[in-house]
Amino acid sequence: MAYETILVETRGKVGLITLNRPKALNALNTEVLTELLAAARAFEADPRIGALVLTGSDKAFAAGADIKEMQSQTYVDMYLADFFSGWEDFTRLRKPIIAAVAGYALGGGCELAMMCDFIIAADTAKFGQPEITLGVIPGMGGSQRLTRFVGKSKAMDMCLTGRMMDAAEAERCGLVSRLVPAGELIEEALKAADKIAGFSLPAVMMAKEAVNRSYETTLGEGLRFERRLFHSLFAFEDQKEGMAAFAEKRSANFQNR
Ligand code: CO8
Repeated sequence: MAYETILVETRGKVGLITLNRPKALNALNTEVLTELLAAARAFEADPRIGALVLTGSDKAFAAGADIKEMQSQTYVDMYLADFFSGWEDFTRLRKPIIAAVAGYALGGGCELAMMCDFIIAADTAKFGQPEITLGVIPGMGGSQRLTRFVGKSKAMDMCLTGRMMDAAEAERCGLVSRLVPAGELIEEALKAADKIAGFSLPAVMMAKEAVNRSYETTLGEGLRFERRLFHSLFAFEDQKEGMAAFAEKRSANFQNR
């Protein structure tokens, strides 16, 4: 399928999606949302793919939702279209997706990175929720996810002042999982995704589901949910293979990957 705003490649067992609106610093408009969802769903349906990487350019992962698209919208337009609610579908993807962030990840760009399963950042990355400077507030999860990632004080600081956080600060406060030199960003993200794609896919998907559940429920319910998923993995041949491989001191050859 031909896309206008993204580039899509397959690298072995990994699906790589690159946001590609360089003239608008990868600002997220309705077309980007539609294309990104279509590409991600195609990878979800492709049994050869075990993990995804989402990236942008050296200058910008994404500089936010497209301000020019939103500028003239009325409340009625926004409400009737349930504007940008489609991004919730992105969070329902079941295969893991890593955000590889260089340059600006602002507003919706920061929120999109946080919708991924984890963020690997280049040392050039800059995160922020500058919506307050536009007379609005985050609308794709920034006030909720950023608070869970970095805690109330820092999230308030980001959302109320609109200031940017550099990559070192983002790593220190837990927004990003790994910080790498800019030149190694894609290689590092692909390597991590390839490693994940080599594991048993049902186990990988259940690990993702279990960690995500921790954001939605109480500790007790989350622990019971995790235990049930754990039990269910004993229905897969991959559990037998993984544990046999450990006992026999060899690498595992999982069926479902
Ligand atoms: N939307 C549209 N166009 C953009 C955006 C954007 N978010 N960001 C940059 N661009 C465009 C610029 O207008 C410019 O286009 P042109 O050349 O036609 O004038 C081009 O990209 C290059 O940008 P700059 O010339 O500004 O580049 P600089 O290097 O000088 O500055 C910055 C880079 C600092 C990133 C600057 O572009 C900037 O501040 N951008 C806006 C950042 C921002 O405010 N983002 C938040 C947007 S609001 C949002 O994301 C809300 C999400 C929730 C929506 C949910 C609805 C329910």
